[in-house]
Amino acid sequence: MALFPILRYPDPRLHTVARPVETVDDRIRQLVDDMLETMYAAEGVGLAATQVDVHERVIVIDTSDTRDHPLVLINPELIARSEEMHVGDEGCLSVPQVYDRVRRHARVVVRALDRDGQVFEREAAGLTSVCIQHEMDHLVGKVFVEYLSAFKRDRIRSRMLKRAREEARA
Ligand code: GNR
Ligand code: NI
Repeated sequence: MALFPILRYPDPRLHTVARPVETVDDRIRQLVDDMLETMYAAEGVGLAATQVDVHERVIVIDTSDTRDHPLVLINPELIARSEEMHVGDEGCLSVPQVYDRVRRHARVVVRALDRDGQVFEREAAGLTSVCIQHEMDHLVGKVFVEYLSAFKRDRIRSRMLKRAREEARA
């Protein structure tokens, strides 16, 4: 087991497009386990491989209150999206302490491979639906702040760079 460092916005590596996983082998299972450990340690509800500088289509999610219902999505694809939309506050482990409203599909159906390489489909609503969409954006190099106005995004970028400088000095 190992914890990964999490890339922070505006790190340009967060804009890398991940490639599909070819085979779900022990290397991928180790990646999944380390991502789960990292997500739980950071108290996030989801984590995309992009955020730990691994550019393969792997996501882990746990939106349960008990933090013991991991959802592993390898090579996820959305096969259905509700017309109904939902606006809710989002945060991101790569943009700590920033929360803002993002509009997403209220419900989605995702098809993916699990930790054993078996294909499955899952319908999600609420926070799990939001999280699936948020994590799938990471895999194509998109961070939620890109849905905000240029004004807000620039302010967030400056705040993050200032904080990184302060942390480097400390
Ligand atoms: O921990 C997280 N919380 C969260 C809250 C609302 C909407 C999306 C998220 S995902 C985030 C973890 C993260 O950054 N995943 O990429
Ligand atoms: Ni995120």
